[in-house]
Amino acid sequence: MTGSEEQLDDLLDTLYDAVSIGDRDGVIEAVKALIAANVSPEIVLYDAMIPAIQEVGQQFELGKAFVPEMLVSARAMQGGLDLLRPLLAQANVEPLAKAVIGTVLSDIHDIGKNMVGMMWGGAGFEVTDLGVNVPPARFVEAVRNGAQLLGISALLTTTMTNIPATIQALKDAGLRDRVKVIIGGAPITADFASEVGADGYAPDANRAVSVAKQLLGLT
Ligand code: B1M
Repeated sequence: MTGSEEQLDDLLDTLYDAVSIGDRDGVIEAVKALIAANVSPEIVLYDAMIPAIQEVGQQFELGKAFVPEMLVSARAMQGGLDLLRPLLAQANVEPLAKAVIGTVLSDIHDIGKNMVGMMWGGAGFEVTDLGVNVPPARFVEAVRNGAQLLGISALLTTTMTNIPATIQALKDAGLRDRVKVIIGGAPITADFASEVGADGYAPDANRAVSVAKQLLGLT
């Protein structure tokens, strides 16, 4: 391994540790250093930040970390995502399609949803983010306003069951055929997506881009 490769590995390790312990300033500093070293946002995300927040989740499951620890790690991670967002955004390009994304009703997890929104933006979609705990009526309104792609994220087994209500609300409003619905989030599977009548499922933010393009006939 060359000296500069070792330095990059050290920076990625530092970033992993900073997310794990919820050190927002440490995350920001490490992400800035990685950007300055021309490391791709995907490597920063997938080789350091995501494994670190997943480790926090495992500690929570084992009873070794609690909600406050998850919260500070999530805030720290968000600090890093804010720096990566502009690198993934495409400027001055005619949008491929209008996309809307949100976290399902009763669910406040937003890191994965934010990443999908960032990747869609980077791929050339015009993205409106409805935030978290989004009731079906707000998704419906966004589709009425012209969204061709609708992304719903759910992180809890208790909230993924709110997805069908959103799809039903689109049907009730006569808008179901106007939009492609993609769902995702840790407890979601391809089988669940087809059971609830979504058009697509993506296991991660990268694949959310390819699935979206495929569904909209853009590939
Ligand atoms: Co929560 N939480 N949490 N939490 N939390 C989980 C999800 C959990 C798995 C932890 C655990 O037990 N191991 C567990 C759920 C168990 C279950 O339902 N099976 C859990 C729980 C239980 C809870 C509470 C109920 C805890 C409590 O209060 N007792 C509570 C619920 C609050 C609520 O929503 N009503 C709660 C609260 C929180 C915090 C607020 C403290 C915080 C969230 C802060 C925030 O998001 N701003 C939090 C966190 C941070 C987590 C963990 C640790 C990390 C989640 C995360 O951001 N992961 C999580 C454990 C874990 O994930 N291992 C956990 C990183 C992110 C990049 O991954 O979101 O999966 P993810 O997104 C991926 C893919 O899933 C996919 O792409 C992303 C990246 O490639 N994807 C999509 C996501 N959305 C997509 C949409 C798509 C396509 C792909 O298309 C539209």
